[in-house]
Amino acid sequence: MYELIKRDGLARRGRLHTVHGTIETPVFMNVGTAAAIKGAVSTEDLQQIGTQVELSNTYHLHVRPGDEVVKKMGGLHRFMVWDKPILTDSGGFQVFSLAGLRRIKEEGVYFHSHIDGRKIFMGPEESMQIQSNLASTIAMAFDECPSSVADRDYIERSVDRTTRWLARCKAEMARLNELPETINKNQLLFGINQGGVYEDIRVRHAREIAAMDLDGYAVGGLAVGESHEEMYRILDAVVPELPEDKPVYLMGVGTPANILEAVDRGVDFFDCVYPSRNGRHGHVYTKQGKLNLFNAKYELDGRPIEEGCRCPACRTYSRAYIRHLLKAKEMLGMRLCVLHNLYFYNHLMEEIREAIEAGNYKAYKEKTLEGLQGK
Ligand code: PRF
Ligand code: ZN
Repeated sequence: MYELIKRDGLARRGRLHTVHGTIETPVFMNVGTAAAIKGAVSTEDLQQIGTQVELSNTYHLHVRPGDEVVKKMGGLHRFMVWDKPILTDSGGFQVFSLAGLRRIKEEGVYFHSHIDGRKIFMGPEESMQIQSNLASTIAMAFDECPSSVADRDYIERSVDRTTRWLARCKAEMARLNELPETINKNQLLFGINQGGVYEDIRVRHAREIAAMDLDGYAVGGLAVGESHEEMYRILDAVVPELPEDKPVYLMGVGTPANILEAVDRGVDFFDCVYPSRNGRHGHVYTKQGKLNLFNAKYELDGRPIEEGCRCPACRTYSRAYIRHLLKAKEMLGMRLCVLHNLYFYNHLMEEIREAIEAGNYKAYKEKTLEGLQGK
């Protein structure tokens, strides 16, 4: 159940109540694709850096270790020892971005595993069954995320198929949630809006899925190569079409600036690999922009990554030491950068929530954007 606490312009401060606890929104979900946050980050670390929701992928866990294994181990929560909410992405996007040869049919997608090349079929029912075995808090609908260069005609046919897939996801989820052997019988289902950069297709699709009474709504198919301005234009058109009493999730987005802009357009949920991926490469976020810790100017820099940051890296170590670890290819270097970056994102969301509550989101956004562009 989504509870809207406060509005500031289009920005929303809310709460999603789930069987695994309450999610304070706007929220950033920390990406652990294969039930692991890359960079040697443990679930204990996640608690420390303020993670509210962990995100994993249906496709990856189906291929390895197998969703049946996870089910036998009591579901993803028990398997990875994380008792807070987990969102699983449906496999739709990963099949399109990772798998090699694939064929898309009405029934679903035929493709080859990126691990061992074996043939796999995944359709809406399979995706729901896998997510039910994983027993995540929130399951995502099985969608097609068309290529950013797909033409209008293709997008139109793809979106209609995604709508038919959504109806099948909903029916299958309802069936699975009734089965005695289902681990999480309260699993939530979010639908996904598609339509490329075509506002009219996006809006038509948003209205169709809004009428299907889902637990939440995602905007997919963005951050796939279009400009930031195009992404904001689509959000301006789509978000007002989605039900007010349901959370809105912008999939795979993005930079701190993208998040600040999307919150201002009514988005509540985010996820992105940037903080962990950048951290693994020694790129760390600060309120004054990103730093590359490989840079020689940090060789004798005794300051923490960010002055005043309460993360495990900044509370203890200097830029100079972390730079040394990175250059020596010591795992700890990468780990500390990832911890700092995830803390930075989670902390940014906390500030965003406070600014909305205080009713000064616009001013907060402008001030923070100014700083971020400083470097
Ligand atoms: N669909 C799904 N997952 C996604 C996307 C999508 O369109 C995106 C697009 N940025 C990220 N993750 N199912
Ligand atoms: Zn820090």
